[in-house]
Amino acid sequence: MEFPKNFTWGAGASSYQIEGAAYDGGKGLSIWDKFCKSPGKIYKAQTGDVACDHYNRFLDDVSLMKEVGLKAYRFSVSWPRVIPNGYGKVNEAGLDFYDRLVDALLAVNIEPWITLYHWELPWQLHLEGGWLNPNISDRFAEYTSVVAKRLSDRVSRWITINEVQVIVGLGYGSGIHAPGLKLSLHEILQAGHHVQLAHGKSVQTLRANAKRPVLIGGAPVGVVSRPNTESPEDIEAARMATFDVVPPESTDPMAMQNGIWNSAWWMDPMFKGEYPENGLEAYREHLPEMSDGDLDIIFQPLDFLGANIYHGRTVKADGNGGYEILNMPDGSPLTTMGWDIVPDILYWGSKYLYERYGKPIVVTENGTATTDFPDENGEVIDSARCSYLKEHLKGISRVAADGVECMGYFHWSIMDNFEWDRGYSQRFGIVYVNYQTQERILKQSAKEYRDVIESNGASLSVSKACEV
Ligand code: IFM
Repeated sequence: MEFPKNFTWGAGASSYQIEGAAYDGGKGLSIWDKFCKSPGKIYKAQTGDVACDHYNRFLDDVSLMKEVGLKAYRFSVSWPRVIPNGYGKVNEAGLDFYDRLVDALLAVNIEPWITLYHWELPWQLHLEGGWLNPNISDRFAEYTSVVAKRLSDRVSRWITINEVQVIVGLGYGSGIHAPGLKLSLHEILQAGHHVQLAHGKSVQTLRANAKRPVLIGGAPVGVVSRPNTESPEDIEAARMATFDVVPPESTDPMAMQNGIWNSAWWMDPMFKGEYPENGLEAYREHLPEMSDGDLDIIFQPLDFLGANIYHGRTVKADGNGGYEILNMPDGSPLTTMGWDIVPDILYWGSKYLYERYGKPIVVTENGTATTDFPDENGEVIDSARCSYLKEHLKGISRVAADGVECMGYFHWSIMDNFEWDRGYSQRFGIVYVNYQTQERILKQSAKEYRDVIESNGASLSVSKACEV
């Protein structure tokens, strides 16, 4: 197993999912603070009010990251913690928190990778129309400049916005995420267009304010397909499926939400400066309003493509120049989220995205939820995650050997955390969190990941079952 020299081995988490301290330190309210209090929205009415209490325990958490051997840690900044209303007055205590976190990471040689938006829209901005308000992109640029001015003397890796598809698909389409809206496809796409503009202005702002050379990327969720066989026809069919944009089957909110899960509509503007033809056709009756020059703003030079890839569809050529999506065989492995486990998706996903956009790939998220609990010895033996991690990493090694530029891998997640509408029912961490005591336990996967990191991937060649 070979990985590029200087490959970035990391893990990630997001502010609302781990920080807690939802009402402390001058933080403003976000759409998630409000949504979690709405009856029936979240599994067992759980909230991120306390979560992993990372806000108060970040020094211990950084020590754990060091113990795992991480070279980099990807975290998000909470917009309302830094600017409580989303614009205007800055909360210095909020900025101080991230300042201290960055210093703590750098002190142990872990490189901070900042994501500016991981879904915590300030509540006040939501009241003013949220992502549907055309001026939100300017608000986001102002917020970017506040964070950049404070942290870019030490932070050189930046991601603007995480998973635009989820922000608008689940937040404005199906309503299962905050702010819980069920809007028309036109409005979903309009909100999405504003997210794209926010991304573009944020990149401009970062470049203008950075105090040291920066590398910037976006992190849409990579909705990718893999070929059923490695015949040229199946490989082409999976490529076609990966970048297809399918019109929604009906105006039912769930169909609308399903209709936006693709890569091309969301990635082409950012990485190619245009909306794809097939998307303009599929959404022709629902297109967002846009002004001349919007695409120039959205299409900023980027240094990498952040791909969040968890699972994928299997596709074969249909014999007529099209593709057919196959059902997984009965009994195929699933995560506790119900997602298919198809390890070569990192190979195919990275390959297709690199071919189309020509940007170095950073896998900004990849991981699995499993049922983890301490055994009688107090250890957490998460064999399924060990296999998931190692088998997926092999896909990166393979694609790098094909010539795809691979910059790094961030396992999702560093620790168990609040999984949005699923609350604490899903454990994604390589560190186990006891939410009653806030005790952390390094899971077996954390130890095996440490071996992988230490050997720059060489330990993956030694095929061994999860050590028990
Ligand atoms: O936990 C989420 C994360 O916030 C965004 N990407 C997917 C993860 C797993 O669902």
